Amino acid sequence: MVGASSVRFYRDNGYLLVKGLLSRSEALAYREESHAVLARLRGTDPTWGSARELAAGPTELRHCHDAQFYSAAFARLMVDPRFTDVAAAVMGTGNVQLHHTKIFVKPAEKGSPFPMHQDAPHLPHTRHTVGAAIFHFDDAPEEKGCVRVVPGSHKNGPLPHIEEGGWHLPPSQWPLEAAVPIEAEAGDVLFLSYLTVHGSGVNTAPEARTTLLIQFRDPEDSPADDVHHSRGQGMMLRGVDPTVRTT
Ligand SMILES: O=C(O)CCC(=O)C(=O)O
Repeated sequence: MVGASSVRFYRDNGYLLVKGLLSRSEALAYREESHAVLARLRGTDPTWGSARELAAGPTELRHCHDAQFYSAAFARLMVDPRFTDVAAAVMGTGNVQLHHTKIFVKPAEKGSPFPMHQDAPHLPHTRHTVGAAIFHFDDAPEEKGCVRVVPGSHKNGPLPHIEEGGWHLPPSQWPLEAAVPIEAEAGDVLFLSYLTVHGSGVNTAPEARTTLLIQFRDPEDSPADDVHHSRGQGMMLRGVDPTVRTT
């Protein structure tokens, strides 16, 4: 559980890094699990077209949506109160509902960047409670392409994005380098409003960067558009769904 000052920090800045939410050994076990899932799936590279312009040479990204459908370890993590209590606290509700999950691996030395963006254009909602929790399964210093944020940017509300090459903000107005790097250690979890402008750099380090992102919402916040469905969307991670929606 986080205290009132952490909740206030999230409300003021649009993000909160919770140190050591998982122990280092738990995080490293999840790292193994993530890489094993990706090895079984052998998926395609999801690097955004717009990310290609941010890197000097070719980069790669490995990912998998709906991680909990491939390993029960992720299903356990999604309902872990160490996570769901913080998600509830930052939203100011007792109820936490799943939107989607995804594993990201930025391979060593050539891990793709993400241009600055809000998540909101991908999954617009009416009350803007949606947030992401990025679980770090290994250390993410700046040279590994850690997440970077623009503190307070969530207060601008949804911003117009460029759709081509992945919904992103104009790099000339929102340079990656101007954003605050949120360096993290294995076991740390970064909570982020879906309105907070964020991105990440290239992983130039000799080790991969491995994360799981869980996107969550208050069940009383409904989608503003019929987009971004995922397997298991709507599952309750904490509390109840007072709307008793059936779809
Ligand atoms: O994990 C990262 O480096 C950034 C991911 C991200 O920005 C996103 O999934 O929206």
